[in-house]
Amino acid sequence: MTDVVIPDDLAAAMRGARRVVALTGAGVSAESGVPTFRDAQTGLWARYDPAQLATPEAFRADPELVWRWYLWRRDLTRTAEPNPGHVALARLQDLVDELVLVTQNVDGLHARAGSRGVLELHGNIMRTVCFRCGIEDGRELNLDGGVPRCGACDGMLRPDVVWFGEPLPMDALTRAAEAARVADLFLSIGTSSLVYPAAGLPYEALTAGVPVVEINPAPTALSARATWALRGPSGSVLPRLVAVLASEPT
Ligand code: BJW
Ligand code: ZN
Repeated sequence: MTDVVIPDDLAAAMRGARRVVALTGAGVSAESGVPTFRDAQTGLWARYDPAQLATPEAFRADPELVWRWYLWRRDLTRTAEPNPGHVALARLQDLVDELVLVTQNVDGLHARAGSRGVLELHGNIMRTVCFRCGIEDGRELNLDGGVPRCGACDGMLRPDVVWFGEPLPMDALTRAAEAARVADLFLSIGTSSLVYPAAGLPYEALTAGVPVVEINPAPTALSARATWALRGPSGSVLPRLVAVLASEPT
């Protein structure tokens, strides 16, 4: 496990919490071998800035380049397995009255670990939709014939993710913000807390008097405001936190 100690007052807050919100970011999948967003630039992709590939402008300018990046990441995602952090969150759902799991991740690993009703704020990398008419396209995809085209309107197909400058799915975002305000405890896990509006959710919680726990090996933009900051990898810290609830030795 990890050296991280769960403070007594946090253990008490966990045991008393009926409604919990967990917001996850790329760090929660790092131990599954999925590179974090800002580290997703290895090998062939080292010379590209991820923030400049994940935009509609980049896609319009060079759709094949953007698709090649996503197809590379799809392959990584397909072969990845949920890690003990994902599994602990799935287990937490059975130990509290309500866990609202909100993720910025596009890898689908929470659902594969058994979490139910996951709110995916930034879409899902395994799905494909039309850039023009929005219809989903379930076909197996390759770039042999150039940029893949929509069967309905011949527009360009794109991965079903939310790029910079695009709106998040309204229903998921509204439900996440409401849950944050009425929770007993808010967990912010494996996210740099830089990308809005998702990064605003812990502040919604704090403003409503909800204590916030951050789990991250490194300090983030949120750290100074977090009620507790547990410095460690989520694959070790989360099982330990959940063990507190299950009255198991930590
Ligand atoms: C570990 C670990 C381990 C490592 N265990 N932890 C100023 C204020 C407010 C907003 C803006 C602003 N300026 C610009 C904006 C807008 C912009 C934004 O926030 N920009 C910021 C960069 C400033 N936001 C948007 O554009 C959003 N849309 C929007 O605002 O729309 C408005 C609108 C309304 C109506 C009509 C039209 C428009 C959209 C944001 C979409 C973000 N999309 C991406 C790409 C998804 C697809 C893809 O994956 O390619 O989502 S960007 C990228 O960042 C991805 C991630 O989900 C997201 C968050 O990243 P995350 O998860 O935090 O990852 P990292 O890599 O940053 O951090 C990893 C962390 O893990 C680190 O802290 C590590 O330490 C830690 N870690 N190992 C635990 N083992
Ligand atoms: Zn179309």
